[in-house]
Amino acid sequence: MSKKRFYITTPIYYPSGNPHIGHAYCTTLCDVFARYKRMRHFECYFLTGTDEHGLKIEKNAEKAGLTPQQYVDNITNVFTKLWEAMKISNDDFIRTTQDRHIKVVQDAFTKMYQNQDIYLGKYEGWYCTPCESFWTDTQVGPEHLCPDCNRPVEKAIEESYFFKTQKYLPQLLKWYENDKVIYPINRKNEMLNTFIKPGLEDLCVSRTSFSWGVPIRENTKHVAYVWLDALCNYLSALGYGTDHDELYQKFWASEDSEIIHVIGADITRFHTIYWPEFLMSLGVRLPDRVFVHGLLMMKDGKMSKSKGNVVSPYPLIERYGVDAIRYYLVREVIFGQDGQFTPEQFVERINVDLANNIGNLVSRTVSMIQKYFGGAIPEFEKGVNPQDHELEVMIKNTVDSYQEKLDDLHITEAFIDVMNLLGRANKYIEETAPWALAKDETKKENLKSVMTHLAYIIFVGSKLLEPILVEKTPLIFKSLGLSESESDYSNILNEHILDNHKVEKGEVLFPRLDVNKEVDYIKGLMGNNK
Ligand code: ME8
Repeated sequence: MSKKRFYITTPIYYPSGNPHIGHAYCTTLCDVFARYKRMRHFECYFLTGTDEHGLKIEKNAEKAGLTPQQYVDNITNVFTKLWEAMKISNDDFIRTTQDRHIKVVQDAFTKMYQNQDIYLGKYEGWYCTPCESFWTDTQVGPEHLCPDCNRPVEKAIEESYFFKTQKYLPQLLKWYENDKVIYPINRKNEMLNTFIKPGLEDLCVSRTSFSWGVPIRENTKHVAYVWLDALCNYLSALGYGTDHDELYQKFWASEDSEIIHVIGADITRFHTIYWPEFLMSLGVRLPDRVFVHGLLMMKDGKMSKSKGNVVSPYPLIERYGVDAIRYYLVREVIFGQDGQFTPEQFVERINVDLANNIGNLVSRTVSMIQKYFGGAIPEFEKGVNPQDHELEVMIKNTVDSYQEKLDDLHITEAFIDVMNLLGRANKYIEETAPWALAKDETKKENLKSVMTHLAYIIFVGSKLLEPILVEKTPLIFKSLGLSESESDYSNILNEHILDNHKVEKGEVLFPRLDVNKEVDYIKGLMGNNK
């Protein structure tokens, strides 16, 4: 059954230093999805935010000589600024230090405790502070390294509350039966093989060895484990459990809403084992989809300041425009797989896809319509040239497959189809040679048809790219003489939408880049990773 409303969330980021383009990856992809849904007149609520408690933040604050609250207050705007610069259209930004969130975490803990899903015990094991995760002796091995990030773990022995993970395991496995809920499916198998089959341990859900967290009402020596705290953001942002829970009712409780969490592969366990079990304990329905994306890596592995291979999004936005960065992030890495950032590929994508495939197509078409028809787009007619029918079918198929793929979060693949359509239009120009048709009086109808098909493909292609190219598509519509209401998605299959519209030459949409010069420039931004 197709849903009427959508709730899409990114992970909430730990506030820290300077974000790199890997940080922008997930939020940009979610933004494209949210904009796509809204473009199709669906309601879509899009959430992101910051995860501000825990030992890691407490230690960082201490190093900076600040209280944890001062530290997070100073640094959270790193992300709000980034989302502004990336043109992210989130509906809310949740901070886990906000009162609206703290109360929900405390209530959730109380409810789980009253359900007898939580008991008091003593934790003895290992803790990875950068990942904020607990590990057993076997998991950390003789070297005592975190299985996720490979950094040394610390011994932790303290009084803690535990969540009974076995209690909800049968229900969890039932949820796993639906292949749609965890995507890609190998992530689900990884959870089954690595954590569930070897025997799921009860999860430590409170800490007593430090204090920067949400205090537990039942026992004020304890603060909530930062992952229990953080995961609750998805509910607290919607007003869950308060007198103003309209958003919760609309976007979470209602079966008419599709709940989608998008996360990085490194945090799958928390979102596909513990989070659904917490929700079961709270008696709240489970998300419809947990979509696990890969990491954007550098040639020498993960982006990290210590390796000096970090690329900040800001100089890229400033030099190439935000649309180019958004497009690169969507197109370069198939959503759900790992990918690699290289300056060469970055420049190539802009040149081939944006400067040639779109920019050049728009500019050539507008010039030809001006030259051959005084700037007025002729009326659309089907099937005049031998290729026209094929193009008409391709347009319809592209729109259908785009919708189908985007609805299913196959975001990269959806845009590859759009690019293929635009590529086909460029080839159509070479095949029909409009400059030759223009010299032959008997070919007037053929020439008209070439121009109308090209203009219509430009409209369809740029409309479909609008969720990514937020700055440039309005300029393309303007070049085609379209008003805002005419460029609405409802007109996507209306071949006559451009009839008699006056084209207008606009600025160069995506200037062609000098490959060597720009590759050198980007390498310069990457410090020692040349
Ligand atoms: O994990 N490419 O926060 P976080 C793609 N606070 N994604 C990347 C990336 C890269 N190079 N580097 C990091 C946390 N990420 C928790 C989440 S949710 C209730 C709590 C992704 O700031 C990473 O995979 O360490 C994760 O999904 C997200 O950034 C936030 O990471």
